[in-house]
Amino acid sequence: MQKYNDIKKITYAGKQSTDPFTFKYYNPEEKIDGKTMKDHLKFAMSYWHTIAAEGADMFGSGTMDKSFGKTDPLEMFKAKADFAFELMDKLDIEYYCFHDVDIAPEGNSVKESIDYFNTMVDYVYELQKKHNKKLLWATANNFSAPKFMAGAATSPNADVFAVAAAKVKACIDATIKLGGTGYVFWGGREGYETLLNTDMGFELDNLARFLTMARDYGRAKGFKGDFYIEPKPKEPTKHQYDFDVATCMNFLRKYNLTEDFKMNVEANHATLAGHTFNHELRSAIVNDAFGSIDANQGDLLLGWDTDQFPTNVYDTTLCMLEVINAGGFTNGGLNFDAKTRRPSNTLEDILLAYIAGMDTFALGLRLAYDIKADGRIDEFVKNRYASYNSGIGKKIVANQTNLEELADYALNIEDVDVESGRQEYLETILNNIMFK
Ligand code: XLS
Ligand code: NI
Ligand code: NI
Repeated sequence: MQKYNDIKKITYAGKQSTDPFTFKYYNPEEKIDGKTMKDHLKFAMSYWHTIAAEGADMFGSGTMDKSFGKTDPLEMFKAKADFAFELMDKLDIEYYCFHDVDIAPEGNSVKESIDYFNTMVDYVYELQKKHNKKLLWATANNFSAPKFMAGAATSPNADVFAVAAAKVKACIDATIKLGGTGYVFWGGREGYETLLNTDMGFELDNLARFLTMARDYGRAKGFKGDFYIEPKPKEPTKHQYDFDVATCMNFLRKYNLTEDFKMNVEANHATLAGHTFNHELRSAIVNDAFGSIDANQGDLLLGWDTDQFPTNVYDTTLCMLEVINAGGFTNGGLNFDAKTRRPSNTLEDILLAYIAGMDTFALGLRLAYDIKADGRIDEFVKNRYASYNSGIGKKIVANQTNLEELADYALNIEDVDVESGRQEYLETILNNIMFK
């Protein structure tokens, strides 16, 4: 197989191609329903998995070296950034996402870390211009350092709350400077292990205070993009406060934050919460909170966030069906919050993994449009509720009836013949469309 450096750019070759370094389904400039595949999918590279992580797990050290031959911290992070933008060029990926600590070394104090970060933001700003790339979203890593062991905004320690605020401020400034269209809050360690040491109500109030301050700061500085919450039910804490979309919506409503905050739905987090990926997407959509997607997949036999590159076509098809029905992405996109498996430890494996993920989503997009064009599934769902189009059903939907009238009406009903849900028939239609 060719080596990383031999490959200049991945291009579309069609599904007959056996060249591993080509796209089989992703044809960036091809238009589907009047929009290029590139604009439909808005792929983003995750800096933390792709540029920072080296494959370490709790049983062993890294299997990849991403120091690029450098030892001086700033020089190393500059080399990482150079690699990141060249990789995006090779893959034809337009967007990227990062945590503060992914792009810059950490210093010996909060101030030194933020100074390094700002230096690297300036460096990345130039690379972004040179390579014609865009920032999808940024976020602050307020969960790795020991001081965040009991949370950041929900830490029992007010100084930790303040440090977290300083980091978020720097990241919002960076997002504005880099023209990012989103800013993410993933809960990190915002949760708890035991109620024996936890004041849950106080911690949730503090989390809301924190998010409100961040929102106010960003808006005052002119940030027009979306703030996102990324739900996750567990890991690292036993009980994460942002369990799933429904839990987050309840939180946002209680603290009047629904105007500015949307959801960044991650596939693997959905399954950890006992939901399907498309359930979480639909929950966001029906709450007017659909924002962005962390595209990955988990392993249903394992109970943690394995962050695998998505290769399950059913999942990506049903996901893209939700995205199309929601009118497509606005500020959001598909960020590959995914990493190569630890034994896939060469640079060309990174290319192969992104090709797998991008092609699987491109195929999902094509199939989602086939499902729309076929129309049988949409038609079935529409007809299933037909009893609400006339008579008493129409009155219910128009809020023109009441419990007494419904009771009188019901007393004259002899028997009700509820229509079959026809699940197996619909699943067959799905297969017929997908495997034509
Ligand atoms: C961890 C999260 C994280 C967020 C960004 O599980 O997915 O990677 O996307 O902090
Ligand atoms: Ni994520
Ligand atoms: Ni995750």
